[in-house]
Amino acid sequence: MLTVYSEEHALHAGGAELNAGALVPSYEVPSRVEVILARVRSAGLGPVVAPEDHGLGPVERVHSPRFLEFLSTAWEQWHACGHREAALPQIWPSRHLRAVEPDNIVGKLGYYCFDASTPLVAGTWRAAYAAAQVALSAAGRLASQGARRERAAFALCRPPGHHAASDLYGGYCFLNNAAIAAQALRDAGAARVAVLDVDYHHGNGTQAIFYDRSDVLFLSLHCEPRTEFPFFLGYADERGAGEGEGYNVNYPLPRGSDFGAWSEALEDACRRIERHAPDALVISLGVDTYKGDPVGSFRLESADFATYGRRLAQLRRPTVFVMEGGYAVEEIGINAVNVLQGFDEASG
Ligand code: FKS
Ligand code: ZN
Repeated sequence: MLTVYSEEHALHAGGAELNAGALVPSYEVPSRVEVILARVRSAGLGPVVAPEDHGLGPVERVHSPRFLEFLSTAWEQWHACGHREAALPQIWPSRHLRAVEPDNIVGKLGYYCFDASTPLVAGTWRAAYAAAQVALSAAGRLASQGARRERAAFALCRPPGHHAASDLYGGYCFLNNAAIAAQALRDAGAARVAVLDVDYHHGNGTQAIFYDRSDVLFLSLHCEPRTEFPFFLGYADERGAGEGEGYNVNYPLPRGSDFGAWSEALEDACRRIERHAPDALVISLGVDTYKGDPVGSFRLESADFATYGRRLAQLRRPTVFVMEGGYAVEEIGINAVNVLQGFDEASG
């Protein structure tokens, strides 16, 4: 399988997040993708290429212009106020307040960012932009003609994307790489797309982006939001709205779930994907479902990742894997590449 990777991810680094009342170094570190890249190479998964620059056009298909304007200038605004630490919000337009966009950068951070675990630093915009280009380049290879066409591709994105909505960032995510890829596939001629999110956390951003649409089916397997981040979306009764009714499917699973419970949900998701008959499939690939993950609570073993990679191949769809979470850095390469190798094996 082809991997798309950009070294610009490393520009997003050194930030802290609020954890149990203290600022701690972010769990979402550059070494995560370096370990995955090393495993891609040592396992002989396939060629690794740099992304092409598709520009902002396909990013604007998913994110609002004001949001992109904010993200691309936020560090400058923060820095101009004399701040040198990573930018984090500290007040939000919660219930009984008004969701206006203030002029002050502290107010703007709360307006555009939904949590206190997503530090924004000097290089964040460039890294997030590069990650979106990685996803677009991987998706582009599925839609290409001739020798460049791939049956599947791996977008080794960092920072991740599935918590980011059209005009909201958070959960370590700035631009929604998977949604940008899915929309690009639609725009390249795929009539129907499915996005399957297997990260431990609910893909609230992707859900919000496609909630009222029937052309993009969104399915997410994740830990019950009543007990886990992002808490305020990802419940089973969120089934889509308007045209999109029935095209949003959540599988909230109890804390501590093992592969037995997880793969039952996957099986149901696969059947629904088959019924949708998508022309392309996007997998939001988070491996924080691993038993050793410091952020998650699920109990998947490394071998389980290969097992479900094989199941995904049986869907027989052009597939782009978009990297999301996973914080057991030592095993992250094995786990992520196991999915891809399982997929390749069963693709024959
Ligand atoms: C410690 C609690 C962690 C934030 C969790 C974010 C999860 C991010 C992710 C992604 F794929 F986006 F990276 N709170 N402070 O794994 O879903
Ligand atoms: Zn996650």
